[in-house]
Amino acid sequence: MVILENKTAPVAAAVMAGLTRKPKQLPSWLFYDEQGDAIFQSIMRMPEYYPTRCEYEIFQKQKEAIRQQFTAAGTPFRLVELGAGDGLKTELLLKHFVDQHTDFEYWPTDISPNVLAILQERLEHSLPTLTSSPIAHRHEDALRTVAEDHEHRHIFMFLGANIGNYSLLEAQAFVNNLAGAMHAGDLLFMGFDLKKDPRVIQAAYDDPHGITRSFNLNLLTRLNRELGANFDIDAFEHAPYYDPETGAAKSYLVSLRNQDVHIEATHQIIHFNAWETIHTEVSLKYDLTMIESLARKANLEIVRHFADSRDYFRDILFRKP
Ligand code: AVI
Repeated sequence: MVILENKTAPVAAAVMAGLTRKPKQLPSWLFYDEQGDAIFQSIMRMPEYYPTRCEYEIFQKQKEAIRQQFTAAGTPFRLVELGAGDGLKTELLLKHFVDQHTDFEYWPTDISPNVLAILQERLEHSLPTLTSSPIAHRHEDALRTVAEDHEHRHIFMFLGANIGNYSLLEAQAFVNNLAGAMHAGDLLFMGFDLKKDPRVIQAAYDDPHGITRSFNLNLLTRLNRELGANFDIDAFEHAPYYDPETGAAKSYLVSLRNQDVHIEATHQIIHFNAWETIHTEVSLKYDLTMIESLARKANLEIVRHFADSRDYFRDILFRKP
């Protein structure tokens, strides 16, 4: 008998809803258990996964230009990073800001308390003078807290290719929500992975080392462990594909045979036909028209683009008028 703790209730709810849909679908936040966090770290280190290095290059070469934009208003600010993760790249910016005696506080938020604890511990050693207050929250809750604070100037950061894990519709709702929490003059600094040679994108999500494959399959291992499911991991395969027209890199788990899976915690038996899919992730790649439209509909002004040397990736600064 599997006892549902609070922690497993959202997992069970997502699985119950997602595996009874047609076509089957599971939300990509399910990737990020302790094991998934660790595999994602390995993904970011592999040469095929370019977004991390592109953003790193932007921060390295343009950190002073970024700081100047952040401090242009001449008042202290609270830097709220949504989905901070391990914050390794952000640390480069934070260090520069601290070195330049910038008057700011850092508020990293993430749904994974595990990665936030690691981040906090590291920052206490590497940047002991930085005031940092981590919040383990879903984005919506973190935004609500900030929206109620009229005292501080806020700069939101949503880095990496994180916005890509929303569909275009969801991304618009997310940016609208963010813009709703911003006060006049607040800034938003957001990363966008751009459309590019489809072969480069395909390789990033279908790497020859099998790391992204194990990231995707780990989701089933998690369900076996947390929900008492009996997925046969060898009976599913990682199937990623990139559509250059929409910019959507989609990942699936494909059932290699006819099979039934029992999920003890949700009292479900889920049938899979051979070659039936579970859609597990979208990683949307943007072009400039898509980005401008996002900003316009959320009533945000584009202040400046920061691109890497190959123009694979951009961090874009938006302002609430
Ligand atoms: C976290 N996110 C931005 C990554 C991405 O590129 O969509 C997750 C990932 N999935 C497979 N590789 C990396």
